Amino acid sequence: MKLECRTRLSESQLNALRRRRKDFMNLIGNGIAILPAAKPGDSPAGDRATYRQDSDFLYLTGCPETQALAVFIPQHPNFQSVLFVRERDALSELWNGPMMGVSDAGAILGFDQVFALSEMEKKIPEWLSHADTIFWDSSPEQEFFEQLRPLLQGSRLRRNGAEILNVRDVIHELRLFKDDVELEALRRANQIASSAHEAAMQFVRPGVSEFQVQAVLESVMRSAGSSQLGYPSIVAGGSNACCLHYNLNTCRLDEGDLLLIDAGCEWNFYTADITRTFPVSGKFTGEQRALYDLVLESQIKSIAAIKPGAKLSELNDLAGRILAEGLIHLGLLKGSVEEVLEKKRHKDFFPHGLGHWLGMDVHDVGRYRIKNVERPLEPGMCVTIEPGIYVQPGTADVDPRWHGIGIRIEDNILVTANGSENFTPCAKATSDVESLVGTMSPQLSTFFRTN
Ligand SMILES: [Mn+2]
Repeated sequence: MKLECRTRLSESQLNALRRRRKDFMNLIGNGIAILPAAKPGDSPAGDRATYRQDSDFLYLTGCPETQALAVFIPQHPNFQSVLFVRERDALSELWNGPMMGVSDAGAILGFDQVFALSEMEKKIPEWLSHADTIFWDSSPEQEFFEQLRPLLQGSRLRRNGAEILNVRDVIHELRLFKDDVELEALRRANQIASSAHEAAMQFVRPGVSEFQVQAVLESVMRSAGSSQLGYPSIVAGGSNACCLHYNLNTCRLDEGDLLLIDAGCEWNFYTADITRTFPVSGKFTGEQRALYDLVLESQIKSIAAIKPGAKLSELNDLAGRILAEGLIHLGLLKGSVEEVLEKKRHKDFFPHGLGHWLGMDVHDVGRYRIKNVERPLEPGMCVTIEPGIYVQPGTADVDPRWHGIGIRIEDNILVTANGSENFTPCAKATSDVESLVGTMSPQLSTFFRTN
């Protein structure tokens, strides 16, 4: 039996990988960088647990396999990008699937040179002796490095006290700025996740449980072509929405409840991160609508303020001011806007930040501050904008008619040269949301439930 390796990258993916490696090597100069693949899962399912490649490793290598190591040596005369992989092994492939192997990995992934993993200890010391800096991740959980540690400690470079820098810092700065291949993946992930959110709206009705809605949501994600979720789905009915990371998803949805869904799926390793909130019975109550419109206004105005040079803290302040004004107007907060903002009393209702970087990881990498100064937004950065209002049940000094309402609305935004592009096409205006709820065709509804 000879299994065919199924990893095939498109020309544009390969070009993107080559560009990233070139940019990366420009940043490491005369250094050497060493980066390992993620370890096999150590869950009870062992080798059969779902394997998710390390995002930094994937970003530079495109390699899906575990037990692999990338080395970048910009000053090497013959080859600059090197990959160590396991040699093909028929028995392992019988149980665990095909491997690229030493002979094919170079062509598949566009590396200058590929060696068997067993040659690592022979090859690396020589390269180390020519570099002036070592870039790697020395954190203790990088078990795979245990074999490398003595090599690095014993190298001439280390004996001369050369610096070891964190390889991930360099990669994270690159990952903060998305290239065309990444943007395409984020767009696609958003289209799929948006359809899934809309299908959940169409499916929902009083009497179904949160996990039933979750099943529809996630089945649309997978059937539309996404192989995995970006993070565990939050499907929170009624006052469960006031718990920010609720994901029990076990409660029954009742007439009059809002349902908050925060869920996203991946496309080619890039994830969407979308939140929508809608009425289970298809009609917002007066209180729900008032708070929803307020959250939506703050979201739309924050997105409109995104452009190169703007800062996340300014957007946070803008959204906070709009929410504070609205909460005062509706009687949930008392006092002047300046007083409320000064004492941060609006944070009782909006306790989280407005957004975060988005990419391969849902809370994506990249520094928010450089030398303790906040960095401005630049074209190519992707960010979520997700204001919310949560009125905890039993909140003192707030009329009980507001209690238990939790609302968040979240879109995924690319910073462009002139402003921004919203990747999230999912319905969010109250009228659009209301006209979707409960409209799933009887045939499809029957497919999704048996009662
Ligand atoms: Mn988010």
